[in-house]
Parts: sequence; C-alpha cells; structure tokens
Amino acid sequence: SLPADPEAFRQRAADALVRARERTGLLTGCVDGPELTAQHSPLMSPLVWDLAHIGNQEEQWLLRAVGRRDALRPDIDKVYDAFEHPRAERPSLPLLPPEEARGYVAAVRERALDVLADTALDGGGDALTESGFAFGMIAQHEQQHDETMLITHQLRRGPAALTAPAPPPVPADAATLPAEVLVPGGPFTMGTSAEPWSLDNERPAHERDVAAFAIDTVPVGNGAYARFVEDGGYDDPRWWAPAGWAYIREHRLAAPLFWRREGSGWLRRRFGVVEPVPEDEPVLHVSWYEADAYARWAGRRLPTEAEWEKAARHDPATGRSLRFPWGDADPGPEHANLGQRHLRPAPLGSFPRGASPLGVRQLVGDVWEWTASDFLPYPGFSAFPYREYSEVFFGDAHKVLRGGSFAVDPVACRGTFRNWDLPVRRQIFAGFRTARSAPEAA
Ligand code: AVJ
Ligand code: FE
Repeated sequence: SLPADPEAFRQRAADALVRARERTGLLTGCVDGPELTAQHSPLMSPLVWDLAHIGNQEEQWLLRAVGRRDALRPDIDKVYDAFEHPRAERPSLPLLPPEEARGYVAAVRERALDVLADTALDGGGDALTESGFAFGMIAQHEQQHDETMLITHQLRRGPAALTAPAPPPVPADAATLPAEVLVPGGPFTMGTSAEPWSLDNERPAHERDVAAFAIDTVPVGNGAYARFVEDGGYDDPRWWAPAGWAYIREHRLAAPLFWRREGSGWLRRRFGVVEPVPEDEPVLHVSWYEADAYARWAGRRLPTEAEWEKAARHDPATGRSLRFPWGDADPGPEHANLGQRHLRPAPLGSFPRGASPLGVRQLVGDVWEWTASDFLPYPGFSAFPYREYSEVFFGDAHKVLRGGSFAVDPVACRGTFRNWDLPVRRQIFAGFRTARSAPEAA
C-alpha cells in the first residue's frame, strides 16, 4: 500500500531509480558496441539512443526543472528529443558513442540523487515534487524505455543475449476455470486522483456507468488463436475492420509476428531462440486489428477500456475501486508476471493470488491487453507536466492497451495505468482478452 508520509517517497524514489538503472545496464551491457549503435529494426531506435535519451530526460526534469541546476549537456537535447527525430532517422544522428553515453547517464544520475536528497517532498504547492512525483515519473520513463529496449532485443537477429527462468508452474485449478466472468452493471470509479505517481492521462478519478458484461477469465491463448488462423481467419474479410483487412492483405500477414509454420504446428522466435509455440500461453505480438478480428470470429468483441478497468478494479463487496485486481498492495511475484523476471508470459490461469474480486486472472502482467477504445482524455484532464507525454496522442489514431506485460516494471504498472499504440503495431508485448455484453438482470 501507499505510505502516508511524504518522506517515505524519498526511499521509494531512490529504490525505483536504482532498479531502473540495473535493468538499463543489463539491456545495454549484454551486447557489444556495434550492436548498441546498429538499428535492428526501422521501427526501433539504436539501443544507444534509448540509453542517452533516458539520461537526457532525467537531466531535463530532475537536474534542471527540480534541482534548478545548470545544464550539463544542453547541446544534445535536440538529438534525444523524440519529437524532433522519428525512430527511422535516429541511427544517422550524431549520437554519443556507447562509452560517452554511459558516462553521461552516470553523471546525470549522481547529480539526480543529490537533488533527491536535497528536495522537500511535502509539495509546498509544487505538484512536480509532491510525494516525489518527478522522481517517480523519471523512474517510470526509464522503465518504459527498458521495455522498448527489450522489444529491440526481441527484433534483433542472432544468438540470444538475454536469458531468464521460466514462470512458476500453472496452478491445479487452471484447467477448470470458467471461460468468462460476469461483471454486474452499474457505476464504478475509473482513473485516480490519489495515486501520487500516476501520470496525467490516468487522472482524475471519475464515475463511469458500465452496463453488465462478461469478460474472459484469462487472456486468449496461442492454441485458441491458432484455431482462428487454421480456420482461415486471415483469408476472410468478414472478421476484419476494413482498414485491418487492407493492412493484412498489403503486408501479407497470416499469423502473429515471430510465428512460423512447421509441419502441422507452429514455431516462434523468442529472444534469439526458436521453439514450439506453447498452446497454453497468452498470445503475443498481435496487432489491434488481429485482436479485433479474432474476437469477431469468436462471436465476441474486445472489452472497452472502462470495462477492462471495472473488471480489474471494482470490488462489488465495498463498491470501491482497488489499486490492483488483488487489492491495494504493491505487486509482488505472487500476484503477477512483471519486471522482466521471466522473458515470456505465464501459462493461462497462473497467479490465483493476483485475481480480481470477481475472479478474473492475469489482468496485470504477462501481456498488454488491447481494448476497443481510442486513447482519449478523461473528463477534467489537464496535461502535466508536459503536453508531449499524453495530450498530443489523444484522438482516434491510437488504441488503449491495459494491464502491462512481463516486460513492465511495477513502478510503471497500476490498475489505472494507460498505454496506447497504433492499431497496426505488432512488435510490442501485446495480446488481448474478449468480452460480450450481458443482458441486464430484470
Ligand atoms: C506510453 C509507452 C506509449 O514509449 O512511446 C517514453 C512512453 N513517453 N518516452 C512510448 C514514453 C516518452 C510511451 N508509451
Ligand atoms: Fe522517452
């Protein structure tokens, strides 16, 4: 749960910053210099761009804005501004070479920890420092780029550079879970005004009326998805949104990214290893268009964002919205597959202790879940601390994803956390679950 004392956030912030840097060190230390400066996919930045961008954001927010220090490297701000240069352009920029980038991020961090030690966290009217918000925001930013870098590792060709243990064994009741859970209709509290490190797009808390619906107990698995493929799902325009149909035809897509047919079954490439596709694992690397088409084929639909959040947070016993499906406790390894501990989703039905009050499992961790909804502001939204985090992305171009993947650190994961991406995106660690509207009780 959350500390009541603003001072307690100093230690939280220090821990979150240290944990993020350990992960960044691993992701940029497990390959050699040429691999750091190479572009492994036109969709991604060279890893060395992410590395110095992490440091540059930290310099701008923690050293300059919070610490009011003189700029360390104002000359590189433009190179590491994501809005100045699309990813495809980044390899040709005058990037800091790996050793300089490492030196830069370390120099920024040393000073940022001094600023953290010297800053009052009781706010005093400053929302940037209250409860250590800026420090939490920067730890989340670094962890978000650590997820981005993990995507780059997945796209990279060649032998595995990263390994991790398998997730825990699936519980005995996984095979006998009901296929769906009924969520009663009525209002619930969506979003948050209380979570100190929540980002602008999660705020403010507001009431939403959501009609009764049923939602899958677990995400859609590879086995179920393979049946859609084998049923000719990619050859039948009936299942597809028109733009999705045009896209899969143009790009000749016929299965999730990284899948390859082998005899009567499927293989996948996962972090440099080719292996059979496990039937009982949440499907991964599908676009919103594919998720939407699968749901229609199955006679169902994607949940709206409000339905997803109600399934994840609403406690019918109290009428309150919880921080996480399991309650208000911070995520532990017993609740969810987070933090790049396992470099894959856990089998369907895992983490009974992470279930929602109504019994929905694996809402948090494992795979980001596509929702039916466009990325839009909540009523009362106000951009903070910069418009480019969320506001410039609002509209009908991006679809919302919820719940976080195995690649997400707990600091960047909450029942209210919102992610978004284009409906064609497949390299992200995204899957989905389906839903259907339920008749209201008479
Ligand atoms: C919230 C994951 C869509 O990676 O583009 C990183 C997070 N914003 N740096 C992204 C982000 C600025 C963002 N997403
Ligand atoms: Fe960024």
